[in-house]
Amino acid sequence: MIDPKTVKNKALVEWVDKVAKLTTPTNVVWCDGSQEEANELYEAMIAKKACIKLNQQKRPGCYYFRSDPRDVARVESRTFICSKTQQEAGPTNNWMDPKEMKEKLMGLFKGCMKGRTMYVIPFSMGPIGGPISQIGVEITDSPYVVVSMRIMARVSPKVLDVLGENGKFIPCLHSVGKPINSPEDDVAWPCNPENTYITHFPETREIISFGSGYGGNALLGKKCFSLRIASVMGRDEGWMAEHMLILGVRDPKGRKSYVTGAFPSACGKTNFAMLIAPKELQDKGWKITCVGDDIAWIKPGPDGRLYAINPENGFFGVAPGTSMKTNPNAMLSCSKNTIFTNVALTDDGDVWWEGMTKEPPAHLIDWHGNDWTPESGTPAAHPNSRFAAPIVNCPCLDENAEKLEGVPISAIVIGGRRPKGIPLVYESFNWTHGVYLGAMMGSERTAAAEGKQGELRSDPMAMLPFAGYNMAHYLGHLVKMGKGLSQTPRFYHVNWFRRDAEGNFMWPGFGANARVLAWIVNRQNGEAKAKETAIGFVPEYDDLDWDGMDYSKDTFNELMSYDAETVSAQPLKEELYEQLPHALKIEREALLERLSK
Ligand code: SAT
Ligand code: MN
Repeated sequence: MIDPKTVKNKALVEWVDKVAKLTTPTNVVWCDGSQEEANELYEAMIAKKACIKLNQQKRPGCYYFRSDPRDVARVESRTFICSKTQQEAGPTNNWMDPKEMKEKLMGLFKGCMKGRTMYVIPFSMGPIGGPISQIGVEITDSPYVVVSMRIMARVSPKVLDVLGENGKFIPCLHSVGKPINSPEDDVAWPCNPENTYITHFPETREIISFGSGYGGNALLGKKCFSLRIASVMGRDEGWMAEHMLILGVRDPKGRKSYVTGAFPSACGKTNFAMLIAPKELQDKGWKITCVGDDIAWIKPGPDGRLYAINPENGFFGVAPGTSMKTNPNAMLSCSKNTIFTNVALTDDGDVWWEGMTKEPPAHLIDWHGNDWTPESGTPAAHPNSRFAAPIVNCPCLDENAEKLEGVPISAIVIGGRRPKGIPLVYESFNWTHGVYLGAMMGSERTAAAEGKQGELRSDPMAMLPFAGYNMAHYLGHLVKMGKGLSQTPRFYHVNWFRRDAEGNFMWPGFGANARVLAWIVNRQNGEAKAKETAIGFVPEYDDLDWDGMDYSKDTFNELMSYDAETVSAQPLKEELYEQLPHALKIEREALLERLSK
């Protein structure tokens, strides 16, 4: 706990007072992010039956939560960009006039913390005091948010030291939206689904979230700050906030390269961020390390190269499908000091989810809190159940992950789930062509996105739900960012999800993706060949390292083939396409012309 009397930042103290007057909590606690503070909160939540302490022999420091079944994921339909004009928010964001939204929110926040404690959480996105890092302060009435934020961000009194008397911070206001008369009135997972609003005010750089306690709706440092508000800051200040993983690759000559990757949700982004190279490649000296699995803040350095930091301090990973086979690094990352939400509980106080083991346990308590057996016919864990694990737990954490100035970026990998017509990998001709490929990105729909599953969803740079301003302007900013660099990373469009005529995946994915990554890194070092095609540069069979993998040349050629119609598909809303920067429309014309030859 921080003594509020020691807080020197006047704007912060005034804001906290103003919010307390509006929301009328029982008391106000300034959080220091310490273990002792967390332990007290966990104990209080356990006493209220909001939380279960997991088997401490098996999962030391781990806790388990079940949400309200109506509050299980980000809600894009309730997420708003409240810029002055609708044109600023653009054709892909929900918009509401900032004054109107503020009025609505003030009504909702009036007395909304009655009977609860209001927590004030000073946090840094990125290493505290780093040149790319930013400071935020979240006010919340959810103790679950407090214990989650200290994993996902850097919560510490040191943040207030860096902030000083006049430093700027992003105010992040959150409430679960369930005032109570007395503690007995409370429920395990308070929320207010009828009145959920996740709102962003880009001009004044504020975040206000009401009604949901889950993930990105409530942990405001993540998507709300690090992507939506940060993308606006990046536009104004000449940097980029991207929905990208960051990984390091050491090659057999001992050289280190860093690669970022943008993939829509549910495309194996966390698996790629923690990829393990096949043994045969490792034996030659290849090693992959993780800097981040979700967000990258990228800035040109003094040498004219792009440098990236991971603003986060933990992984908020989807649990189902994660296993010692698919992602041992993620499994080990959540072996201790981790919060699990909406997974299933085993009889010995451990966690389980679909895909963790081949055989499900004979009995579980499912994410609803009901008895479950393999015959139940329902998923034991919610498909969007999550682990929040400290990044320091990651066995493959990169040695430079904490570097204040970030790591230099050599290549940008982009892609989605594309069952047909898109090859395993192709390289952009140049930066602008790469941004064009990013603009035309799409993926099959999954659980996190509302809509019909299986449908192709346009998702430019995997930023569709995360750009804090007009998507067309955002893409224009990306085009601009490629100018004047001393070394311009190339874009690589990958597709791990192609299917054959029978509907089977054509590429094994996982470790095999390291062979593609090795080619990418070799390309950047000028040491790998490629063939020029109408869509970009592509590897031929012999350009990939097949040591230890049986994959026929014929299948590879089929996997690398493209279908002109699919690669030139324009999935963007007409309204968005019309607003695109001219440079990207020219890219499209050039592509169509190359394809016609
Ligand atoms: O809930 S989060 O926004 O953190 C994760 C996601 O839905 O992409
Ligand atoms: Mn994400």
